[in-house]
Parts: sequence; structure tokens; C-alpha cells
Amino acid sequence: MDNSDIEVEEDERPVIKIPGSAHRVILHFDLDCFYAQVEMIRNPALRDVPLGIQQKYIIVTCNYVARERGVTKLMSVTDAKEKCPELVLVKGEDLTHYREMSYKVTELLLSYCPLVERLGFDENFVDVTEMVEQRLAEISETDSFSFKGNVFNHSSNQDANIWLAIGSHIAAEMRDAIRSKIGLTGCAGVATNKLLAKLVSGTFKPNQQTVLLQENVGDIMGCLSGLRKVPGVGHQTAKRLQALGLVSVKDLQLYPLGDLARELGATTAQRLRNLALGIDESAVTPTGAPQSLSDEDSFKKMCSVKEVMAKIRELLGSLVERMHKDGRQPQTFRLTIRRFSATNKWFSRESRQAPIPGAVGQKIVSGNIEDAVSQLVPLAVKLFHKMVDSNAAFHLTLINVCFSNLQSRGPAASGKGAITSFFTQSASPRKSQISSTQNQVIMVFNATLFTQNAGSRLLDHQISECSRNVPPKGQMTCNSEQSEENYEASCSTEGINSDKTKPPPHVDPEVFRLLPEEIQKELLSPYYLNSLQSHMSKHEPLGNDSSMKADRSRMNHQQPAGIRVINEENVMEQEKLSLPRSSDCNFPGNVDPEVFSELPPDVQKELMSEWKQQNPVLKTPSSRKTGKGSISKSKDRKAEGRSSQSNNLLKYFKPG
Ligand code: TTP
Ligand code: MG
Repeated sequence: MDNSDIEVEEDERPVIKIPGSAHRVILHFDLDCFYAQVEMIRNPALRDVPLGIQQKYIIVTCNYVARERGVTKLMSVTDAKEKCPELVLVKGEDLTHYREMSYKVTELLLSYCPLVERLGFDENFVDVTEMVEQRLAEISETDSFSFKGNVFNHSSNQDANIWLAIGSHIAAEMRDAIRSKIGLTGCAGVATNKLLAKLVSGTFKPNQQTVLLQENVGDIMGCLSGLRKVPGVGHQTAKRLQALGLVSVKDLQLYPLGDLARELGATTAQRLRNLALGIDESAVTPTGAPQSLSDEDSFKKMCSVKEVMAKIRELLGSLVERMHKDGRQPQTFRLTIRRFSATNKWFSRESRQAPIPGAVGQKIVSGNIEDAVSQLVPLAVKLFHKMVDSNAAFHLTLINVCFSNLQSRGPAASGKGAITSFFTQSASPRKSQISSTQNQVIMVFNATLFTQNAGSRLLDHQISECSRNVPPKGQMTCNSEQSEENYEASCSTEGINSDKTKPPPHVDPEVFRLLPEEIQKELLSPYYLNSLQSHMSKHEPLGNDSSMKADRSRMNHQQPAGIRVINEENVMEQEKLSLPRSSDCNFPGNVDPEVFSELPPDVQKELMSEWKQQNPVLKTPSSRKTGKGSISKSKDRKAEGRSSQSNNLLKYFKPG
């Protein structure tokens, strides 16, 4: 859309015409006081008392009884107790029950409609346009229709919108089902896009729903107290806009688009302008099963290896249990730490990853939890020592353990069936599936390189499918599935590129949307795509094309936590390292040779024999077998000039 779509009336309130989107019907669901409701279901005695859910020293949420007495979300425990001395506190650091309930709700919504997108633990978008069309086809012309629930700023002379009216009935049915089948109440918003549905769903709380008619879009946008209230405008964006003198939504609506484009680039400018006008054409993207499972804990100070080991063991205990319930077999283990930093408290994470021996993976799948944990702890400790010199003083504030590269047999956990396969918590042992993905070079975002933008916070959060992280007073807690920035991802609003820009193969589209514009451009550059293509043709077996495609699509769907690209340059980087090598078995590309060399000999042996048997599909170029010195001269190595572009790109990633 350009400026011609916006007409400014005399009172300067823009009238918005949205081409083609008037007939989309999007629902947004947000459960009421979610963690508190889950606890009230678990213990009905808590229903009528003021209840606060405590994580460390913060009340992350409280029931509506407590809210009536002045307790609010994110209040400190001390303040909450002061406001309401009879407040009952329940610890909410273990997310297991919240997660389970959360997926039940998504699953229930999916039983109505395939277009369901999760946003955090307690929010879902549903695109019910097709359902509305079907119902519309069944309605005879004489049928009267009405809205269910509230209508935002309703006045009697407004034109009724039959699409949204039917949507409101569907929303009511879905809310009824969530209440009767799961026992949870929640709010819903009904509008023509995700942004508006989210904005309107919270206007009447709790346990209510609201429709937003097109003619009231300007009103709801005008009600927002500042730009930061626009879903999709993150902290950093708001700061940049403020530097231009833009504070209110109206400021942004009226700021000359050309000037904004000069400051922020055309795409960002247009995206932000659209947001301010309530325009959001992003699709409801069905959520698949998680691409990685992780658990983490934050603390003020951890400075001994003993403590680190104990924490790793504790985190692995619950993670392995969850992984077992999931049913897939993880191929890769990643350890992330955060060192204390006075200036860069939340985002300076470092990670190392290593392959998980098949036997250990199978123990997870078969439910031999204790053995699996015992074998994973030394692996994690090795990774830890790769990052931290324990002979010197260290100060950690967070540890995260993560399983990724999750392999399942049968229908791929991607696309439509993905989430269902995640719910089916099969405990049956599954044979490890060897796929091309296992042998691809895996690169993980180095969150520290993105420390100053909100997109990086998202990535940082996304890395954790679950988090017990609680920041200091006043800060939003960092439950990765429950961060405001998640909406930025979901709506692709904080990200610079357009939703319509297709990522290159092997790059998670969601992650791609969040990348800075220059990185996107680089990934889309002919050089990069050519090198990707030549890499693929060199390293993928022709006869196995369909299975490779399936794996690839699964990989893309399953990896919101980071980005995986095949990058020839990185293969070469890895080759430069001096490695312990077997003459007849190459390392798969995702193996950090240094980590490998530090693994216990029996684990090394096991991995070597596995790789040997697997006869990796994606071998590194033939130069791998040459000596260390010859690698940089390898004919596969791109000429200096050409490689510089890729090296530029590499600086944004950190090899796993
Ligand atoms: P919200 O939907 O923001 O809050 P809520 O569902 O508790 O209450 P409301 O009725 O106002 O929607 O968040 C969902 C859950 O996420 C919440 O129950 C607790 C958790 N949460 C955090 O872990 N950290 C946070 O900073 C916030 C705001 C919520
Ligand atoms: Mg909620």
C-alpha cells in the first residue's frame, strides 16, 4: 500500500481502505489469568481466594479475585502482599502443567480449523475465513444475523458486517468448547487481521469477546497510549521512532512516509506505517511441533563447576523427561550459558553444540531417563569447558540445555500434521532416522551480535522453548513462548522484510523474516543462492530426492530457534581445524571437531561407528581428506573476492 490509500479527513483522522482484506475473519484467543487458572483447576480450593503465581520474587500473574484487590501482573511479591495480605502464592517456575494445558487449547482449536497459530502459551490466532464462507453459503438471504459478544465502539447505525458477525459466533463456540472441554475461560477478538484481532480481544475482560468493525479501526488505533502499545512495535523500534519525534500512533500515521523511508528504509517504513493504521496482511501460519526443546534457569551468580554440573543435571532431568514424552529422537545437544555482564545483561548468550550418540538418543526415546541424563551430563560439561575456563574466575547468570534436530519416523512433524504429532506423546521406541539434515552444517545465531535489537531478543527467547527465567523487578519475564516480541515475529512486523519475500531454501522462513534487511538481502543474493545450489548439487544424492525434500521441509518447519543453512564457506571453515580423523569416516558437518576430541573415548568410538555405518549423505568436499595446510587452497574454496560476501554473512552467525 502507498500513501494514496490513506485519505486524511478534516479532523486529520485517516480513513483507511484496505484492499482485499475486508473479508478475512481472524480470531485471537487469550486465556484469562492463564497460570492462575491452571493452578485453580489443579486445586479448586484456590478458586475463590486471591491467588498469585510467583516466579522468583515476581507475581507473573494473579487471578481476578486478586486483581480486584489491587494485585497486578508483574508486581513484586512484596508489593502484592502489601496490597493484599491474604494473597495465596503458588510457585509457577515449573511450566509443565501450563505447557500441557496450552497445547490442549491449540489442539482443540485445531479440531475446528487447520489455520491455528500459537502466540505464547495462552494466545492463539485462528483464521476462520473459510468456515465463515461455508456458513455464509448455508445461510438463506432472509436469515437474520447478529453479533455474539461485544462490538467495539458499537453504535446502532453501523452497518453490520455479516462476515465478522458469523466470525463472532464461531469465536463463541470455540470459547464454549475451551471452557467445557478443558475448563479454561478466555477472551477473543474478532477482526479482519491479526493485529486488530489481538488489539480488540483484550478490550473486555475476563471471559468476553469483542468484534472490531472496519469503521472503528481508527478508533482502536487512536486509543493506544503510545507506539509501544502497537503489537509488533518493539522497544528498539519505538526508540528509533521516538528519536524522530514520533511518540503517539497518530504521529506515526501522519509522518510523511518518504521521510520515514529515508530514516528506516522503505520496507520498514511502510510496515510501521501500516501497523499504525491497523493494517496487517500477515497470514495465520499454522504452528508445527517445536523444533527444539530446551529448559533453562537464571540465577544471580554461579561460579563453581560443581554448581554448574548440578544445575545441568537438574535441567537435563526434566528436559529428557519432556523429550521422551515428545517421542522424537534428538540428534543434537546444545548448551548455552550467559555470563554476567553489567552492560548487556540479558542477551549475551554463548552456545556450543554436539551430536548426541544414537544410543543415548534411543535411551531418551525408550524412557531410560536416568541413564540418558548420566550420559548427557559429561557431554554438557565438555561443552561448558569449551566456553569457560574454569581455572579462572567465572560468573554465570543462566544455563540453558537444548535438544534440537529432532527426528521422528512416519509422517513428518511438519506442516498440518505437525502439532498433532507433538500431542501424540508416543512412548514407543523409534528407530533413529538418518537424514540429510543430520549431516548439514548447522549454524546457530550468535545472539550477542544482535544485542541491540528486539529481533535478537526474540531469537534469544526462541532458543528456549521453555524458560524459567525471571528478570528483575519490572521486566517482562522471559518465557520464550510468552514474550511480547513473539507477536513481532508472528506478524513479521519488527522484522524488516515483507512476508512475501521468500527465504532461500534451508532457511527457516520465520527466522528469515526477523533478520536485518541487509542479511536478508545477502541470503537472497545470486551469489549466495548459487553457492547454495552448487553445494546442493554436489552433496545431495540424486536418487533420494523425495526423502531429502521431506527432511528439508521438516527442518525448516522445526527450527524456529535458529537458522540452518548449508553454507559451503562454513564447511571449509570447519576443515581448517586440525581434527582427530578416521581415514574412512568423515565427520558430519554439524560436528564441532574440538568438542568431538574432548568427548570420552567410548562416546567418540560410538559416534565414529555410527557415522561409518550411516555413510553420510552430505560429505564435506573431497579436500577434507587432505592435510590441514592444503585446505585453504582447495579448489572448492571460493576465490577471495567471492568469499568475502559470504564471510560478511558468517559474521552474523556462530558455528554451532
Ligand atoms: P498474559 O496473557 O499476559 O496474562 P494472563 O493470561 O495471566 O492474564 P490475562 O487475563 O490478563 O490475559 O500471560 C499469560 C501467562 O504468561 C501468564 O498467566 C503468566 C505468564 N507470563 C509470564 O511468564 N511472564 C510475563 O511477563 C507475563 C506478562 C506473563
Ligand atoms: Mg492471558
